[in-house]
Amino acid sequence: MIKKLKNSNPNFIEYLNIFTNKFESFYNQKYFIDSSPNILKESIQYINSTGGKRIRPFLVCECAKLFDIKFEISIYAAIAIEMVHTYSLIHDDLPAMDNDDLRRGNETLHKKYNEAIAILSGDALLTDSFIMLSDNYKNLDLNICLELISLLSKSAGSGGMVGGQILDLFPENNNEKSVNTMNEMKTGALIQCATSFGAILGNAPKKDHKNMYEYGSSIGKVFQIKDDLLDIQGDEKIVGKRINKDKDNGKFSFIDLYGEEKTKKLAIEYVSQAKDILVSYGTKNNYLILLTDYILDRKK
Ligand code: GRG
Repeated sequence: MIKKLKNSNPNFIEYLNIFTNKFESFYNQKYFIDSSPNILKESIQYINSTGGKRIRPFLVCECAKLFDIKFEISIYAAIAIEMVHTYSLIHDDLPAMDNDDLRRGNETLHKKYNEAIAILSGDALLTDSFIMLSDNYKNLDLNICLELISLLSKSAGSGGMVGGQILDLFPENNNEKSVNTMNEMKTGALIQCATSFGAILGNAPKKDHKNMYEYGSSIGKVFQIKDDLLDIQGDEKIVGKRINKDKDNGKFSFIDLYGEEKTKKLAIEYVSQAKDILVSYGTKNNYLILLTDYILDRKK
């Protein structure tokens, strides 16, 4: 059922596909709660089997590698962040929010099951993400464990993704500042959390925390711009979800603000900013550089 990625630099795509397979096999082994009811296990297995690009876990593991942290250590933080991302997609698709039937080319969770199962599956993923962090890092280093939990809560909560979703559904204004703030909170916060997890896991100096935060901020903007562009130019079969949603839902995006050409130029500038931040990490940054290009080139 998992659809593999094909476009972009073939070597990078192969590397990303290898990572994705390894990530998914760890995810399926490490995330199970024995006492959870069967229907909940099934619904979570269903949503996980629909794939996803796994960009956030990739960022956690690759950014951690900059600080010599191995996959076997960073994987739990990668799983936790993907759990929060998955919950957000499930809830975003609900009738009360974007009301979508299709996600990743498959039925959305509330269509496959029902709304109650979708709401509760999202709740379980969000809540269990914190167990994932506390169970797996408390014996490694209590401070690191606390920093991970604290940043994930902050990034997912009312000052981060949830707040951004509120501003998307109920905009306070339709101007450059408000669109930027909404995107930074809704999309950027979790991406910044993923890159910052690298520096936290590596117990890195302050300047690296700043670098990882700023790298996340630049690619978060590229990610959102590409999402806006795919919404008007993408092929629904490849994107795997309904397109032209922003216009149909009366949402104001980067493209309304700047027009298509200027928006693309802006994305290229953010790609270049992101790569500049990575320069000081030498050849360890290779795959992050390629990921940065991929975020803009992607077709889904
Ligand atoms: C419901 C609290 C709550 C938040 C929802 C995820 C989200 C916030 C909104 C989805 C709307 C949207 C298209 C946001 C743009 C960025 C985004 C999160 C895109 C989907 O992420 P991908 O492309 O998804 O990484 P895959 O399927 O690859 O995992």
